[in-house]
Amino acid sequence: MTSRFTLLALPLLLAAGAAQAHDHAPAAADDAPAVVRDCAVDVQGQPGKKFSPSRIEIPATCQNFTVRLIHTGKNSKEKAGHNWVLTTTADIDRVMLDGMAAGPQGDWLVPNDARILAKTPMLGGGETATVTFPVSRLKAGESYTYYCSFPAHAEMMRGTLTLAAK
Ligand SMILES: [Cu+2]
Repeated sequence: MTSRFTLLALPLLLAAGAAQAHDHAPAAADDAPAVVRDCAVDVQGQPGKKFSPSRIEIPATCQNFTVRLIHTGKNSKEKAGHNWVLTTTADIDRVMLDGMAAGPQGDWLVPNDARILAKTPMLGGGETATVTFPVSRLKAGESYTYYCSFPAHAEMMRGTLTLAAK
């Protein structure tokens, strides 16, 4: 009985695996890094707790890099604020948890947290902020994550950033 089930189920499992692999292909294409010009990029903080783009690759030739964050929603910063906070991917979860504990007065971040490589202020709907940081802070081959430290956004509202190899 068991072996007969396995024989019948195997083609189904293979087919399911193939379908899954196929479904994943367009998602990977959508997730291509933003094309960066002039060592700067616009990042939208969108309703639905999403960043667009969700991947950034900084050209190795940049000395400084500028992110302009645009909150495209309508809510106030107290109700559904967005900011852009960069750490290594290894540090992100601890930075987030420590920031939650630190409370709202510092935009849900620990003041002067050395793990934070760059950040914008928390914005409300329609607002824009810019941050410029030296690219020498980053290493090629390291994985970085940017996130929004607003509670209930911080776990899902994230993107990845890398520095291109020379
Ligand atoms: Cu947010």
